[in-house]
Amino acid sequence: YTSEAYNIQRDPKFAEVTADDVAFFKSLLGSESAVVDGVTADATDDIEPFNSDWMRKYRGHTRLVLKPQSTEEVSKVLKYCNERKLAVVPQGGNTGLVGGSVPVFDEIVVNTSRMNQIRSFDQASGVLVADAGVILETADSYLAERGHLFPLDLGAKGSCHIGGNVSTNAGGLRLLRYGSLHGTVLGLEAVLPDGTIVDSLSTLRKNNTGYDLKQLFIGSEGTIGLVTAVSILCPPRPRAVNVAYFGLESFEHVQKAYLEAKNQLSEILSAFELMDGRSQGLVHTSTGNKYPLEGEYPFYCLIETSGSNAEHDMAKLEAFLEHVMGEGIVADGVLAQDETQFQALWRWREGITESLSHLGGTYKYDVSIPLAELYQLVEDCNSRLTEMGFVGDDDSFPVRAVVGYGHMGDSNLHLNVSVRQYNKEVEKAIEPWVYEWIQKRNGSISAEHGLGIAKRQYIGYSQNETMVNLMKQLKGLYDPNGIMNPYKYI
Ligand code: FAD
Ligand code: 2HG
Ligand code: ZN
Repeated sequence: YTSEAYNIQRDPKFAEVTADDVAFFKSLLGSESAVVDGVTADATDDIEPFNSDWMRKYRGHTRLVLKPQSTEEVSKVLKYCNERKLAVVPQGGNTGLVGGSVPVFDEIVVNTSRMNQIRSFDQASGVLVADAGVILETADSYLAERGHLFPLDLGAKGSCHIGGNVSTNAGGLRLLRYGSLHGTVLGLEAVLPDGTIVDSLSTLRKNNTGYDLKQLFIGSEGTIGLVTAVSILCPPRPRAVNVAYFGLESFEHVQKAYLEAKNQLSEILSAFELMDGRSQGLVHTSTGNKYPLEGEYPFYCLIETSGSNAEHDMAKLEAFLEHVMGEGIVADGVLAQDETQFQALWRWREGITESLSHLGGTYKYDVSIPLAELYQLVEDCNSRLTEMGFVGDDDSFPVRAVVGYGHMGDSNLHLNVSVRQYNKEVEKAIEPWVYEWIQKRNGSISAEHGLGIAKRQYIGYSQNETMVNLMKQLKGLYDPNGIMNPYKYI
């Protein structure tokens, strides 16, 4: 997908990067590795990975990537860009799934990978302060050594940056336990396009002194400024963690199991994830791993408990298992017996996105729907595409599979339509039908991945005109020249 696919024209108000600009940035940032230059005679091939997203679905044409190392450097970079009217795309680990982290035309990529220092950690309060470019898994390992846990976990943890997580308001696998970043992030440091450093790096739990402006940066996808550091509340690392994986006969059974898990496991429940049979078939095919259960089922769930007392947790989990199996709510199940099995079971859930990525293209819909109808969207989408002649058993049909999985505990479904290759007819059959379906149920067209470029035209399905106008006013206030991540959702 390039600008042509979206029918977007380059905005002539933005300047083009010149050799003089490159010279300025090279002298400002000093180090050779801080500037990837595709403009001057020194141009290298290394620029392509910054132009293309994790899925290799969205592709831009940047000719300059900057990797500042400090907040002061970011400030000078943005001030210069703002004065020269050079458009900018903030980029962290580039694992976003809506094309927000790559340029559309020749916007300059400002990548946070060299801003990767932990600034402080307070053992008593559990507050971590770290640069935006710290990789999520690195932050979590640092905390693990100190008996704490990063309150967010997701399949891209080995590459995504905490600044990117905050900028997308990532949800992840344990939101039902640790809550949203809107609650756990205590403070932020960010740079506005005019170079102003917004120092709101509070480490306080409570601070009711006017508007909570940091919240605007959480989930705004790089459209009002660049987040340079994060202060976040990290809970003690649970000492006892268990994982169970179930097969179930219907979505009604899944809902019953969820209610029982909430009631019986209550404070130790840390994840309740849903996977349909087709999604597990794809993981099986791509990894070659043996299924965790003997039989095959239309639905699977992964339940995790996290607590401080292994004996107490196991007693609760065993009572729960006995109940759901005795009542026929769950058809079959397995409990991880050691760390290897624990990781292996999680892979059946976390590995779905990667398995899909090996198959061709994927149309992704990341939606919030009231729980009772969560899976109906997958059924309806599958029926629609089948009736329209797009789904079938052999290679002549463009759609390979319509799969559903997600964060059951957060009412967040991931509907993924896997295609042999991207196909306009299939896309037209799904969009805007899928958004209308969600709007009718007062759902959200983006539960956690954001809008980026993929959903730039569809914000109106989840936000009314007043809200969109307020967003535009805020955008105008923070970024009057519109240089921050242009052409995306705002
Ligand atoms: P990028 O992809 O680099 O950027 C994402 C957006 O944030 C872009 O708009 C970019 O401009 C902006 N941005 C990045 N850094 C900054 C900054 N410092 N300041 C301002 N703006 C910035 N998401 C979930 O919510 N839950 C999941 O469970 C989940 N699982 C995933 C699993 C896989 C395998 C993959 C590939 C992705 C998954 N995601 C998930 C998508 C998710 O949005 C990202 O993984 C992550 O939050 C993005 O971080 P990043 O550093 O890669 O950001
Ligand atoms: C997940 O929950 C991620 O695994 C990715 O949010 C979902 O690939 C997707 O659609
Ligand atoms: Zn998700």
